[in-house]
Amino acid sequence: MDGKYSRRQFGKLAGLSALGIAATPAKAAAQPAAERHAPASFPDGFVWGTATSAYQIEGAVNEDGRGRSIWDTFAHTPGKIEDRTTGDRANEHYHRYRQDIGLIRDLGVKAYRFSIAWPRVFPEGAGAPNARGLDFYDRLVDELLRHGIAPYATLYHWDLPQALEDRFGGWRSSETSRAFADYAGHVAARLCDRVTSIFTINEAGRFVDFGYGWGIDAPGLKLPRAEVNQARHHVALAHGLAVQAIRANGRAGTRAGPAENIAACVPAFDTAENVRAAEMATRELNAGFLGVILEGKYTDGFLQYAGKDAPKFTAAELKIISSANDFVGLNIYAPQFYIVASDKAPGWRMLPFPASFPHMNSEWLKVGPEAIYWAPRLAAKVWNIDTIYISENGTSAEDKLHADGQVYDLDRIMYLRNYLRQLQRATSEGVPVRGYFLWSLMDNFEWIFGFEKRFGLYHVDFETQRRTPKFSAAFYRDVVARNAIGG
Ligand code: BGP
Repeated sequence: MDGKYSRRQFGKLAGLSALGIAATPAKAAAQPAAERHAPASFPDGFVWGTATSAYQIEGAVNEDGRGRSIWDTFAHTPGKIEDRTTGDRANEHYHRYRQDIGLIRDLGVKAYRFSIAWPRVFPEGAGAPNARGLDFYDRLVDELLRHGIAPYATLYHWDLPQALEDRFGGWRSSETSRAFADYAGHVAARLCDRVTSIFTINEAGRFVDFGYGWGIDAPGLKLPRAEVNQARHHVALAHGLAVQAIRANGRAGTRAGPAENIAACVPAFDTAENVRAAEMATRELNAGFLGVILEGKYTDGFLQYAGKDAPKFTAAELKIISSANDFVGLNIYAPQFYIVASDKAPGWRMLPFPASFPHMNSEWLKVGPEAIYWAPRLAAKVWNIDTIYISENGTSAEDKLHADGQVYDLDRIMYLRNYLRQLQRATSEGVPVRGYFLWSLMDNFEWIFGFEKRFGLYHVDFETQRRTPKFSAAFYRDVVARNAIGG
């Protein structure tokens, strides 16, 4: 710089040139290995993917015989969605799916997790199927396979047919569990010649409490605890019945498992005692869904805590609920509890979060990359799981589209870089995580936040439906191409 530039100017120039390099990540990838930091590799065959769900992207809510879901009703109820939008149109993915599959292909990922809208397949939830509903997923699956992308289908991502809510009280009744099994069997018979991996239920841990307990999500009910616990039991029963229906109707070798937002426990600092305490906490705090599915029983701690509000169940139901899974999907965004050992029963204690704990653009999304290390490690240990997928991870961000056509989502890249490093730490230590699905492929209808919160690798202009790759799309493409994080 031989005295030509002041320190401040130099700083600015250095910043600009860094931007220039970063703006062409393909070049960065082509740099000689020695110039990069040692990359931390994921295991061979690690599955990289992205995720979406039906109501959040499809739109076309009145087309081809689709019935109404509880989310149609809820989103159309004034005051429920922050920006007063609905999923009526969303990303128009129902019509633009070919283009959207092109976006997946451009990321270089080989797997895509989407959900099937139950009310497209059974408009009334049960009874006569609507052939045109499954036709859409038929086309979607064929198009994915044409591009070498493996379909991972979710059967239930919250869009319960409204008819089942009206007839039976939705998940308040085991009639809904049985209807779900019929739907699962029907889908398996039709798609499992090509779809080999099925997630049954997405996040019972959220939609049961938020939908039936606190009135935040559809169907917006505030039921007493006993009824909420019973509803969760019916969801667990639905999961088990669906696993059986998939085995009975799908091809041999079709794999099934849940996609659950595990209550992610992290030892506040990792001494052997705290790690042991976090293990116990993981088991107890997930006893109502993952626990009963994987153990075939509710823990004593759970039943004691629930007391007179505990769910009613039979031994035969527990047997169905614990039908063997082929994998467990974990949705992990944030640490939920920091745990320390305690010499009082039950041997562990959760610590309060300080108000200054950092979060991403969504307030609930606390930044704690170590959660994606500890949650699978502890789950694998507690329930002896041999195949885990991170079925969702990602973050919202401001995602402003600049005049130059770019979205500089550096906060998302920061988040992903740190979480993926921790995930790599887990796989390198032998934690059996086999794949990762980034939430989300593109901005979409984020439930009660409407279109205000953006989680996509692609920015979506919801007026024009234009999709634009964000900076993080290049970041993720590079990770996927190298099967490694670092550099
Ligand atoms: C998960 C859901 C996703 C997605 C994500 C973001 O709980 O499975 O469907 O929406 O969270 O959450 P939110 O839209 O509530 O911020």
